[in-house]
Amino acid sequence: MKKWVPITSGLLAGFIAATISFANFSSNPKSETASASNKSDAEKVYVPFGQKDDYYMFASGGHSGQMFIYGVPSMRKIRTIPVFSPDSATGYGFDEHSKKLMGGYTWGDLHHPAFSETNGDYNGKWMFATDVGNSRAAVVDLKTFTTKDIIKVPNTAGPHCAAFVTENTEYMFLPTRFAVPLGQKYESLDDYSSKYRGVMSAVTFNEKNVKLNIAYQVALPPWSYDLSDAGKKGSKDWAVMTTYNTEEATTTMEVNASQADRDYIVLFNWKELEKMVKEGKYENVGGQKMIFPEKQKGGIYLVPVAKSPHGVDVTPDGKYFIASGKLAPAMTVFSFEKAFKAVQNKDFAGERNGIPILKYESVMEREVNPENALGPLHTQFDDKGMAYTTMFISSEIVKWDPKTGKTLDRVPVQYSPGHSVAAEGDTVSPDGKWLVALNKLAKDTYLSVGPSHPESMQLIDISGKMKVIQSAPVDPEPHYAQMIKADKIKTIEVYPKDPKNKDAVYEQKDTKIVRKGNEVHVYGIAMRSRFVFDAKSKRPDVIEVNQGDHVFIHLTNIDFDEDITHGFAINDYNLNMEVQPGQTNTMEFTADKAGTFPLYCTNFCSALHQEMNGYFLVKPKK
Ligand code: RUQ
Ligand code: CUA
Repeated sequence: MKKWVPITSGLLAGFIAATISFANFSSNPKSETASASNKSDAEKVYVPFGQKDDYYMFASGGHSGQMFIYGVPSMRKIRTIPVFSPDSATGYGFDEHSKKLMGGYTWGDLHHPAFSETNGDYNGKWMFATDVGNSRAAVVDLKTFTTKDIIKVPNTAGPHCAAFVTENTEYMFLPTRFAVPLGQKYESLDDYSSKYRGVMSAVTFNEKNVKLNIAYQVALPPWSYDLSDAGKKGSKDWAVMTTYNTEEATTTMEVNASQADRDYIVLFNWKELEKMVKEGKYENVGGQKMIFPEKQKGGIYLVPVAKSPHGVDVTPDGKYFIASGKLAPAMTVFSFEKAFKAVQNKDFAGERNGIPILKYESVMEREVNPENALGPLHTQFDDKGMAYTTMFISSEIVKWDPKTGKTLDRVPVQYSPGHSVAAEGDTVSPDGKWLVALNKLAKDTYLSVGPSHPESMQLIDISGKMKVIQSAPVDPEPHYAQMIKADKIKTIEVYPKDPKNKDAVYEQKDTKIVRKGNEVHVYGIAMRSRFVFDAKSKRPDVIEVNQGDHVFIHLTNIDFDEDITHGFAINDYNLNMEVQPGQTNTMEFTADKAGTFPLYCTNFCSALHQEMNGYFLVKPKK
């Protein structure tokens, strides 16, 4: 392996600062923006009233814990889906179901959205995501654009490298950024190398009951796992992930995790891991089936790679995986076929933590080093198999050919792109139409909002010579996004009646308030433009309880009309939820405050929306 011109971490900060300010002056954002006012470019992104965008883009909302939906090419934001954090607008995290999903957490760090796949193509049914902040995984239903299940992933800390799914959504693998002792028990950092682990979890999704489940875990060495990708076609049983801090540094990572000249890509065969689990080759750790690679051998290999790689991406044909250098100014193309041969021939260069290391020369296809391109992070593809790599430090997208290594085109972006996303650009059949650079810094791009700015997404036409033609702020933070053809997503217009749902009432006459001890269950409806909690009552829109009662308000929206959503809030009780057309939702709380509290609809629903209110009366304890 070549020794890279060392961009050691000591130098890195200054280097990044210098190159960013260099980018500031060297590329002129004004002229780039001006080019977008060119009439034919403007027409390309203009989606006239009455027409719709060709693509949905699902962007990670980072530490907002949410996911943002944009239309492409207009770059108009359509929706926010709350996933890992509560949302006052929709009542997500307030109603009973979503409160349970949140598991008591009030924030999340959502990275890397991943669509469900069939034969390596997005199937438009589900969207997965992980929470680096509190180690969770979630699934969003694309019929309703709502979060349906969240699981806490034990034994792990920070599943940053996920989510990515296998070709037929058999698994979503969650390797982690942080190594911790199994079970996150206390262990001295002096025992880091022996007691800490970087655990990867294999998560399955059951479409029928809409539940995520941990199938097994692997206790990998105590390194940081960075980005990952699943194989495709001929490599579909395999997956790859990058590592850093194979130095096993426990402090001042910035310097100490970049000492060694090389780190590794972990290459694993999930079919073999699955087999091990079937054969009982695992140990039980906190209720999880844990594979220890030093004891249960096979299925996992290390491929040496230039120090501290960040992204790793599998080409659409499934033949190569491309590691991006981060600290080395190069992309390395590895061949799956060569790797399979090396595995077969036991072409090893020793092992670490019981995991065989494949010989670099035996697996490497080519090193690609576009002139002056610095800080390669992530790669997307077009319909011809060409690669588009983000250059964080030199603030540009470089188009190149994985088969020859030749640089084909490059375009400056503002500034410091992390990921980019091409139309279906990580599937087996990318569309080759649009690419969006997901930039970490917007600087002077938008109207100023003070010292902190939103991040920026720049739309690039890649049908010919790359050209930036539109941009949109995203706040925060586009760790990754995926772009899917709009017609693949089939949403429902209203929630259908559910006769099996015991909480639902669909007729005014069936509404009632039932008391069981100190538990009060309200079976009510919301309709234009009133609440009915008990049709037989003198005041059907009033709920009266005693202080200390445990209250369940089951509310069904019986307006089976697209877009007629009602809200339900109780003034000064810090409660709000939403019922979408046909939907039943439950709010559960203790009426601990005595007094008179107006309740009202929070979502403007009709000319008489303002009249859609009532009272929540709480009789004080004697
Ligand atoms: S990582 S900017 Cu969170 Cu996707 Cu590379
Ligand atoms: Cu219902 Cu406003």
